[in-house]
Amino acid sequence: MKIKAIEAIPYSIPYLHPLHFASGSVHEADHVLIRLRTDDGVVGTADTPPRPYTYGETQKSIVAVVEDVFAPQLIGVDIFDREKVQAILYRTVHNQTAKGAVDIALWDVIGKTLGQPVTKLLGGYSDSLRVSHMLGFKPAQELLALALEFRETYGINTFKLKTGRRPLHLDIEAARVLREGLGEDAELYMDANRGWSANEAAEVLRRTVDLGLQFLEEPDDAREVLGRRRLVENSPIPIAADESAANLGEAAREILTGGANLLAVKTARSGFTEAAKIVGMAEGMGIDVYIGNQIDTQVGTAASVTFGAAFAHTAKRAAELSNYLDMADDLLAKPLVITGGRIHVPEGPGVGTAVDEEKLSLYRTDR
Ligand code: MUC
Ligand code: MG
Repeated sequence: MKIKAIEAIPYSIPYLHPLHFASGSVHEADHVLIRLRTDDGVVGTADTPPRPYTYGETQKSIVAVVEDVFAPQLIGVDIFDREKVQAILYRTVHNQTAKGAVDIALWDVIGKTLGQPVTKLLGGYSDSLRVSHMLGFKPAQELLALALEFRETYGINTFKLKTGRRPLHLDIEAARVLREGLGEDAELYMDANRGWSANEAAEVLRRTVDLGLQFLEEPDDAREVLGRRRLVENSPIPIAADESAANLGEAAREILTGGANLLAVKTARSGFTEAAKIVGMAEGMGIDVYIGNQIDTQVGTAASVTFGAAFAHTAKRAAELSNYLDMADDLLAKPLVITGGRIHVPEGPGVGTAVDEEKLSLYRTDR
């Protein structure tokens, strides 16, 4: 069974509630749907979110690299030769989410060909994950009202607060209002998306030390190596690498150089093959991981759940799987459901990323 064609379809779905954070904003899901076809007619699907402020990719660059660079090299390769596919993809530098989506679409055809859910092929540890919801910039009281609504409606009691603003008291106040309003049992952590300096982050940690925050993600630019190392050494809570650890090599480097002691794993940028290597490395080094959100659609979220539930190490912590709820619509044929604070792995062979064809015709922007 060989790869016969790879299609990259740009589409756009608006957000009902845009997300604002220190490195950017998202108002619409202007993503790219990847479809990988085999010579015996099996189709694999994955979603690609362009995040220019994180990885430098755009919708057009993703379509171009997939159709003009990856597809010509991958056509004719056996679908089970995953490491060969990886080697071909990694001949091209960067283009992190485009590579991730091709890998996920490949796993989807492998699962469908074998008649097995990919989550079982990867590890089969669990059939669901606990959900963490990501809260963008808003006034503190609005954040609390939203968090309470999510707890009431979906049973979610873990929240990631987007931070990295100046003056610092804006985020400190938001964290305090959330802790007081949600109570002790809620799990709360911050993600500054590099918005602060190391010294500012250290000040935030001092001023929030009584709030029981779980960890702080990407507080500052990890390339400022000594500042970041000082922060990690002196922080009372773990410092997580997200965009500074977008691939296996970066994840190893950040852990070994003391730039982080916790890792976000995102299938949108690592696919399943590289994400599994990151998880194995982290487990071996005694580093916790959690499944992060690339502001994913339901198609992207289905892939994250498939992967995150497969391993004991990724299933331990709450996973960021609910921000598709902010979108006006979605492409996934069988919508995901969050109840009791958990989300289940889609059933059936493959990754569970099958799309609704009518919706795809409505939202695709290339026709
Ligand atoms: C996150 O965890 O940083 C925001 C920008 C991005 O690339 O991902 C999101 C979420
Ligand atoms: Mg982040």
